[in-house]
Amino acid sequence: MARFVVVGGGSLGLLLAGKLAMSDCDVEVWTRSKEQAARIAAEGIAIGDASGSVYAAAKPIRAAALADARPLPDGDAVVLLAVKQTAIGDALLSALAAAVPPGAALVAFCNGIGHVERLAEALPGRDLAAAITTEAALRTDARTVLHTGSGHTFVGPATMFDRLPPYEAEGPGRERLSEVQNRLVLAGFETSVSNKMTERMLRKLLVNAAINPLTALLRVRNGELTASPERLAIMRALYEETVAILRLCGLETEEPLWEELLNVCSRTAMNRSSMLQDVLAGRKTEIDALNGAVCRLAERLDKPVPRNETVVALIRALDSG
Ligand code: KPL
Repeated sequence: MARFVVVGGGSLGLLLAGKLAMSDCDVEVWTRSKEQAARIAAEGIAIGDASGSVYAAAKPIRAAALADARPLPDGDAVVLLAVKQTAIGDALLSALAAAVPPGAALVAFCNGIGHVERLAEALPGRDLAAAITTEAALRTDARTVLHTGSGHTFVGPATMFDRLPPYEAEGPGRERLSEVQNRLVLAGFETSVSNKMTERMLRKLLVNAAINPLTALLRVRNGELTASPERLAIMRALYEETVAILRLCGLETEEPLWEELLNVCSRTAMNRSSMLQDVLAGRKTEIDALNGAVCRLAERLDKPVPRNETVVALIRALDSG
């Protein structure tokens, strides 16, 4: 059985690592801080449900700060990258280059686009895959996470968007993707292997580009975006501009995407989007990987995107404050 490593001690990282450990997977966690790693190593990861009651306290789990992580012995390992786009900088990339040997599979659970290109450049020879998940989780302390909503996870070849049409990164074969799928299913996550990850990544980008900046600017929960005709009209305008660009970049589905967006708002009505949480906590947001990425795609296509440009400028102004 391949060894799994979860990189990231945020809500998704703790959920993945905690549930994999509970299903007796050989799993290790690499966090940003030594303190968090020490707590997880000593006490394990506690998982609770949406009501806040903890139902499973996992056994101690091997954990280390990423900067201190012992290099994995061979390329059999599967690394699940559960970090924000804003964390993918030089420090993280060089730590991964030192600890993850060529041949290992690296599955990126990131919002937005642009990260696969950076991973491919910094980590040649690793098999890159992407995962898109609708699992919802909320971290309540360094070792406790609430599983606030069950969703679906797609894993498959990772797409790069630095050229159009987009293309696939060098990735794991079908057998390895199935191994990742099986492990996630055993851990309790509904998971499919997808051959349409470009589509999946772009659909998620569309949802995040429409919901995240508006919730952060208006300081409202996801469900409140649809609560008045004025808010709905702003979201519709941003959606229309974004979907038109993404349709020129590989988004082909016939499914009704506006309805899908409204559905996400109602399914996650009580959530604060990740961007609103970042703004409220004074952290840098993922705007460059979301609406910023839409603007870069539009520029390549020579299409104007004034609405995306405006939300990027407004969120950057918040970031800089
Ligand atoms: O992915 C999300 C995020 O907040 O980043 C959504 C789907 C908007 C749920 O909150």
